[in-house]
Amino acid sequence: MDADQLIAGVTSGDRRALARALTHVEADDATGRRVLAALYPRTGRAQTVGVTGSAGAGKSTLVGAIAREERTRGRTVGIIAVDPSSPFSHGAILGDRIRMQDLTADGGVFMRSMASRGNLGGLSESAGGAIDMLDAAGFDVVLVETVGAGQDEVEVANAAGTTVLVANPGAGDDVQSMKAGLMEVAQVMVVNKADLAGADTAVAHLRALLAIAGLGTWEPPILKTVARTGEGVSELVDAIDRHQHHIHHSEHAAEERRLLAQRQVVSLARAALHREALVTAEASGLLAGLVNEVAARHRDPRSAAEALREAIRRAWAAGG
Ligand SMILES: Nc1nc2c(ncn2[C@@H]2O[C@H](COP(=O)(O)OP(=O)(O)OP(=O)(O)O)[C@@H](O)[C@H]2O)c(=O)[nH]1
Ligand SMILES: [Mg+2]
Repeated sequence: MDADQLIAGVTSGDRRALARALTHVEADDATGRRVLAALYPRTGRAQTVGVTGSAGAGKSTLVGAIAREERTRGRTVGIIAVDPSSPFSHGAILGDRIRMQDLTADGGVFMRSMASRGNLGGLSESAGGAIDMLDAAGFDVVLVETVGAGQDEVEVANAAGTTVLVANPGAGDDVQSMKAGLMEVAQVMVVNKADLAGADTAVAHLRALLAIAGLGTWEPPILKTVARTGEGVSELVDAIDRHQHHIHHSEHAAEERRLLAQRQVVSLARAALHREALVTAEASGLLAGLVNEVAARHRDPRSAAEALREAIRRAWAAGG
């Protein structure tokens, strides 16, 4: 299928075309970019929701529970699971499949997992592109699960209208370590596994962190869920709806949309520049030499970084 056929297929609800188009997006190739650019004007209708948090927090279980709740509300759901590069993920992915079996049989649900390992285009670009693609394909809700709290996850979070941060009872340090990037981009906080002891302490902890982070025009609610049983999930979907209303229809909508667009553009440009700079640095062979000099303490890391930056600038100025 060429780009035009993919565009026509995706917009007419052809699942096979959608799957193929997503493969191009994942490869970040010319066809994928063309399809995305052509479909972008059709986006903005779906509720796009990122679900993030540390490994094992219950994100997949929660995504499944949210999807079921959305289905009972009559909405169609697209799900993107970003498969972490860790070897531990294999069992989890298998577990996800089993947990999601009822959903895979539902015609109103589309599921796709994306590998982060070996993803040349960069995880944030392809996940953001996949969100746009499912939005353009007409799903009412697009859910994307990412693991971790690194730059990649912040960038994936930036690609969704609403980001749900999933924490657990008794994981205070965990939340502490995620707060830097993710607290700022999370609009709904969830303490999942609220059937375990310490859920209220975790809620209080998040509330304290929020107070430090400072608020914009939206105050992130902090909810408790038991994803395994679905307890609290209806309230979670209500909270997501409220935030989506805030960004799409409230008096703050224009400002929120501009902020989201700014986060997306800056985030994508930062990721691309970062990657290209490293490619240039590695191609020049200079990086390896500087690393050796610093490791041997013949040179300090700051002057090495400065030398590298100069070399990258020269290579780019010369058209490299
Ligand atoms: N007690 C309890 N366990 C839960 C709950 N939600 C999920 N779990 C369990 O926690 C484990 C991890 O759940 P997942 O949904 O795979 O978590 P995840 O965050 O997607 O994990 P990764 O994708 O591997 O990072 C599984 O054994 C779930 O059954 C909950 O509300 N309460
Ligand atoms: Mg998972």
